[in-house]
Amino acid sequence: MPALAQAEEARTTLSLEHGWHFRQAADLAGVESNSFDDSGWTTVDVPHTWNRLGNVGTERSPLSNTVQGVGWYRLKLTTPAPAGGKGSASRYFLQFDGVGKVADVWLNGHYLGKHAGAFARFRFDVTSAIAPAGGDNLLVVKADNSRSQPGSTTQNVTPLSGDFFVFGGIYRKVSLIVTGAVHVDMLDYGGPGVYARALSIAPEAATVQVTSRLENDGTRPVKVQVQTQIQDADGKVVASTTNESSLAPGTGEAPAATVQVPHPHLWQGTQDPYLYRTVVTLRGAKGAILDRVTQPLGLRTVAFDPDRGFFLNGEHLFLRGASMHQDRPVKGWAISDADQKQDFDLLMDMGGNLVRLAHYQHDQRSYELADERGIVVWAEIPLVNQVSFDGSPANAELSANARQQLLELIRQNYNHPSIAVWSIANEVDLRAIQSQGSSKPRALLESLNHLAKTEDPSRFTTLADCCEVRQPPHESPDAKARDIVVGVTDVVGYNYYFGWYSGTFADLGTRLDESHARHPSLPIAISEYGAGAALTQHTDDPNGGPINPHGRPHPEEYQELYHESSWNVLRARPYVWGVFIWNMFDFSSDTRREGDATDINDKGMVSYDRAVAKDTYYFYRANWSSQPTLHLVGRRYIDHAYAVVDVKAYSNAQQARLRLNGADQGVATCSEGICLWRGIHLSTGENNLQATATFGTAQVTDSLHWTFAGSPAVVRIKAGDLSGYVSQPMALRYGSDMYFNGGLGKGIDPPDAPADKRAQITADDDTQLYGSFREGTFSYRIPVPNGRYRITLRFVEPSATGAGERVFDVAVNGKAVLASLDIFKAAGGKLKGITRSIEGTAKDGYINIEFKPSRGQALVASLEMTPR
Ligand code: GCB
Repeated sequence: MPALAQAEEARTTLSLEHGWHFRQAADLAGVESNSFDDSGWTTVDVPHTWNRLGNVGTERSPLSNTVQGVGWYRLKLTTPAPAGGKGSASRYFLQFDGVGKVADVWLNGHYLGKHAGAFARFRFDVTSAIAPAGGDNLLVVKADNSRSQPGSTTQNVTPLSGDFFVFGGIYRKVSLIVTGAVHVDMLDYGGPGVYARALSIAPEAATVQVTSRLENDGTRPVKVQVQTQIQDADGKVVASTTNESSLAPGTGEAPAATVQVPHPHLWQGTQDPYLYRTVVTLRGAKGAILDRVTQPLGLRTVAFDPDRGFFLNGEHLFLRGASMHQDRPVKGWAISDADQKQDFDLLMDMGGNLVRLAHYQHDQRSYELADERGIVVWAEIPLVNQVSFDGSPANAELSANARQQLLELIRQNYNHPSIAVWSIANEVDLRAIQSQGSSKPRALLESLNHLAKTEDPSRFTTLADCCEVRQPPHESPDAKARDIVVGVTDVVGYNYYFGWYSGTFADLGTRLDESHARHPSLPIAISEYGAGAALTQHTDDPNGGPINPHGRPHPEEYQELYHESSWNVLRARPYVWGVFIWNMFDFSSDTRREGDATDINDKGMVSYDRAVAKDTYYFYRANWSSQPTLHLVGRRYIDHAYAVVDVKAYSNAQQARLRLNGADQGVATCSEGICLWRGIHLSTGENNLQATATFGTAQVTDSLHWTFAGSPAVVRIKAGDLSGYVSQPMALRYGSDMYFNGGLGKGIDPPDAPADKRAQITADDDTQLYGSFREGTFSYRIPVPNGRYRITLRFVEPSATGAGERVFDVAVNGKAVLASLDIFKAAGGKLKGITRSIEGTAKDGYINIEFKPSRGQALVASLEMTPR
């Protein structure tokens, strides 16, 4: 029997963690009755989920469980003593903090009801179903996370889709709460029943209005005193008022209590996240405590300016942070308080003061942590991507479910000062762009926006938009009709992935500026931007070739380049009210086969298991945090393909010094968090790099260890490729494309081409060495020791349909060595690999190879230099 916890005087909470019996199965006849035999079921603790997904490796791990359907839970429990002691009238409530995705609940065979929605807390009054104190009970829960699709049990429970997995089970805590007959309302959409808001805040005093919903479960009116107190962080009462009222049977709102907090100590974000408490105590005629509820209170004002961004307590605050999901390896959504704390620790260590708790309501602990740490929160409901399956407007049932989830989000989290905005939707205009059907969410969004504003006039509404403007090539030519949704809410966020899913890094600035110009009075955030990064995939130069956003590989260095470029755009735009990286952590998504993993979206700053902060994390730490930061980049790219490399550190120091195997490599100035040492010559064998920087009187050092197995006089480059390649037939290693200037790296096939649709290349040696190329007018400046070299170039014609379409010269150090090369003509057709060997001399440590077209564009597939 679990121990009884005294949470509030007159209210007791029994945590129901242990001893649950579980089985994953479809409908089981008679499962809710006492006589049902569950002895063969598994015994589990709650929080629990049966699902498990997300693993490193290109195949789904056999330990994964992605089954979406029904799971049953049964628990035997003993009724605890009444709240007011023996003989007093008590009310019993079962509280579920979160069940994925639809829950049906029975106590002792009585059906208590259903809750539809995977993220909000919900409660049942079980007083009439529970056994008398000391008696035995059987609690049965059916959790159903069936995939939402037409005809399924979850067809009208939002989200209908999304890039995250909806875990099944009782994945948050369960408790039995015992109150007296007169108590603060327990059935207000899972809310606390006590709602405080500041009507005004001035240096002398803040006026705080507290509304309490009270319940008299007796049969006669009862005289009660409702005491409303504000306590400071030390528990000292700083404001108090008591109302007397006669409470008729049933539920009702007590007259709002208005109190003055003298000289309010403001909640100042991470600078000083000062918290008061609102304490509402119900007393009976003789002064006995009937119930008490304590809620956080933070006194702050929030404002948005379309040109100047976000203001906290009248002062501009640059909001930067990330989005988070709520999952981890093995545990899935069944995370602990300590897990949530670790996530906030990491966000803050990176220098974040902002979080988007995406794409749904998170556990209470997360909002509490945000309050306590001073992190500003974007809270949201799971209205993601679509509001219907056929592109029509949302039906009545789905709309009601979305409204219910919004009401739950707002009521349950009303008192958290950290929350600045309620978001009502994410990318509900996406599917039309992908020509998956029209998007008609506007009517629902307008009703949700109205509901949020009515429920909570003190906060702002927002939504995350992807697709307000999409032109070819980003919009498919057969895009379907869609509602424009930007403008429905008070403020907005754009999810932009330029340089990842489409476009170039520079498009981010252009598109934000266009949006700002289109909506001059609308405060705009970047609610998502990001790029994937696999810990085991690396490139010598992330500019070298096309990235495959929906596939493999996802070199970690590409994420660095993406964020360095995007941050450069964002930092120059003061109108952007908030910057949300997508995502703080890698997270599970059962459609993803990307990077080096399966079922994982790898756009995190930190790995799914939280064990590794990727290099990009330190880029933001260097830019966002005042903690001394010095981090040599390239932690996991150990075995280098080239002898001469640029070395980079992320640091907020002014400058840093680099040493390689003890030898001084000079001081680099650090600008925008980046310190760069160009052209560092690695030794064959072991390379110990050490960077040092001075912060005030303290010296900070960081080191890493690389190896280089080759010879500095041998360079092999696979043009147009991000990964590099080891040719098994030739036992030779080619680095990824590097040392180039101009041109564009490309694959013969699009990066996501299926295996059976790939071009068939023929060649005398390894055909893989012709699979990618650099094209345009370009050159290579390759660092090698002075001397004479043989240079082997590989060529393939990817697209020309006849001779004469592509003709170019190759020059070494300015001297033509191959004149008027026409690959099609020389090879006798396209997709036929040819090689050409030339010679050249390296002077001053470099050799220059130039590719100059006279017709079409020049091209090279691979380069190899060996000394003569
Ligand atoms: C988005 C979605 C988010 C995805 C993300 C991605 O725009 O809002 O749910 O996870 O893109 O990684 O593609």
